[in-house]
Amino acid sequence: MDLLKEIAREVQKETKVRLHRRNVERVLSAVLTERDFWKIIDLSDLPVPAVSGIIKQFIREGIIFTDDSENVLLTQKGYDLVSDLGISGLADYSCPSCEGRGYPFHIDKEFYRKFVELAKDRPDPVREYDQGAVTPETTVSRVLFLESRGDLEGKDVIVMGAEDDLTGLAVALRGKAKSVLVIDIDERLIEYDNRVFKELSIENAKAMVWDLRNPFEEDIIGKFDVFITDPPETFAAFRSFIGRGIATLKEEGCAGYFGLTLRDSSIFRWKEFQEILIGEYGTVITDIVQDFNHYMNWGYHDETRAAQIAPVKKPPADIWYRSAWYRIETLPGFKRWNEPISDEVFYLDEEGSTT
Ligand code: SPD
Repeated sequence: MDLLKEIAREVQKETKVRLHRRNVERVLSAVLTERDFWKIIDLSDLPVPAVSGIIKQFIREGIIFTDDSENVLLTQKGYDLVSDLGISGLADYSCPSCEGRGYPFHIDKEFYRKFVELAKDRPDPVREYDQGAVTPETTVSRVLFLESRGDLEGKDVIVMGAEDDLTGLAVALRGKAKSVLVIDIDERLIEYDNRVFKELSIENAKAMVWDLRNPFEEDIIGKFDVFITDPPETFAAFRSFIGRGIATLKEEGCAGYFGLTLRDSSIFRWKEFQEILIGEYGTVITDIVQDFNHYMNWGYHDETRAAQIAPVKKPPADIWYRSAWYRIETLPGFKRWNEPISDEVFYLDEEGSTT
């Protein structure tokens, strides 16, 4: 019997997260590399319910155990298994200077310093909107990425529904875009941005409240060169944030940026998202930078399904939730999607658990 294949099958049945044998192998590699459960999820590149299910199954098989400090460790039987199967730990040769993104956040120290200063009083993340902000280093790197790709200077930029990251604020602060429009459902963030724009006399940027479940008015459609967003990983949110983002773009050759994570969605779900982007919306994926976006831990963790299903009670102590940074480009004949979306399954489904 192939134990790893059997575990993949069992856990898929129990969690409804699609899995294959190598996903299980990857969890063993992650356990050989890290002992903190949340770090193991990060390295496993799988949704929380899947890693949780796999580890619990290995505990039942006597291959993994948790010690008094709630570290996740291999038993002797576990070490024998990885040795027999030739499974090893994971190397990390990513660049420490740019945190592996390829764009050093400190290249313009004044911009970085100023953004950190402006972000320090930002509102706390709330569970109601699945908030969890990226680090200031991530936000600054996003702006440098756009700038390096010719998607900032002289461009009309819309930032949609992820302003807890303050990306719109950072784009405006950079002072290179022609205009910046920030929209978000959370009034606190909109007020925060508008106050900063006023204090700094930034006149080409504004922020307004909008619920992305609702279709955009005509005055937003086809008016922007670039959109930036960071959706929850349900299909409804993907369409509301990204389908609508594409609808704001002026013509072919315009760009969209967004984060997609494997902590709240599987690689199978990514394939379905990519099929929608290419087959239905008529865009092309030009870039995927894995683990570009680093999220600071959010205060409502204890209330989430992720915390409840974890094999340990210990909350995350360090950054563990990361997402890939996608860049897409519109091609001739691209489709502007702008339908209404109902409340159902907007933030959470079987693969998501951190809301
Ligand atoms: N609920 C945890 C924080 C999630 C932040 N959103 C990440 C979206 C990635 N596309």
